[in-house]
Amino acid sequence: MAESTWRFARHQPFFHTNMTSPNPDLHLEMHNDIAVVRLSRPAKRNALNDALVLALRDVFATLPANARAAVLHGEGEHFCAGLDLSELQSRDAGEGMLHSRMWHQAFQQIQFGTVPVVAALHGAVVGGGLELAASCHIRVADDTTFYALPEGSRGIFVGGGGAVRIPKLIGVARMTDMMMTGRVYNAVDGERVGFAQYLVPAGTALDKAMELAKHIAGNAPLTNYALMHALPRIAEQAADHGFVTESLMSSITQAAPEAKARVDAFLQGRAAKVEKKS
Ligand code: 1HE
Repeated sequence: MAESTWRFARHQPFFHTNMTSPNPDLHLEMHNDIAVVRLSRPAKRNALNDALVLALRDVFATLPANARAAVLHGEGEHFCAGLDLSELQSRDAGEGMLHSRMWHQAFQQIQFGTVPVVAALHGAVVGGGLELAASCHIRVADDTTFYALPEGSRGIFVGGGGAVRIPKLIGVARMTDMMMTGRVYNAVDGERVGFAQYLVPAGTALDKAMELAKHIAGNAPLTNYALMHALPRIAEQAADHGFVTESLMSSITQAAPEAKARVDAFLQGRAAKVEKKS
């Protein structure tokens, strides 16, 4: 389909396919139309320093134009240990506000960027690492994953969008408990409460995330766009407004030639049926 007829303009890539990024702690590789972004600071458990937060913002703002889905994962034993505590300094209120807003900008770029992002989780998904995972559209966790918000015991508060996104996954009460009591969720309970949509054996989260990303990349781009940009906003609207926004989005997607082609393919027996799950 003529993707360019609807897709908004993208910046030139900040760095190019399969090349090392200007930040050695972050890598982008294109696997056909899947952008694979890797946190690569294993010695520090992929802790997020300011430079790495900005690199995340930039890489998702400038994904190559052929990217149709992305996967985010972490190198080493853990997905991400959150804020780099060695950079935690006392800031005045204004500086602190701007610092937190910088994280927001970066993670907004993931949530409301150009393509759906699947996070492949393992090991520690804690603090700002959990905030990062929560900004992705789908989370796949392996058996080694654990979730925590140590901010509560470090005398600070979440600042990377966690107060907005995490209650949407697990509810305000569970997040309050995690921060007040230091509760850690293991992989099984984490999936049960809603941190991850998929739970897979140890060492296979990246494979599963790639499988899902390939499926997502095959969707009509306008459907993916609606899911990323309209659905979360509809969910925030009053029902009366949400119904109207839904109808607008529904009319736009069904009017695209790709929708008609896909429906025709089904009617002519050329597209997969929905298979019953045993
Ligand atoms: C770090 C960090 C970090 C590890 N900042 N350096 N996040 C936290 O409070 C989590 C703190 N980290 C941990 O609890 C553990 O490191 C882990 C459970 C993640 C991993 O344990 P482990 O045994 O595999 O590693 P380690 O031996 O604890 O750490 C290895 C090295 O990484 C060590 O440095 P080294 O120079 O002594 O080898 C650690 O100091 C370093 N490291 N995590 C800096 N986070 C927008 S606001 C967000 C607010 C937050 O995210 S607060 C929560 C911060």
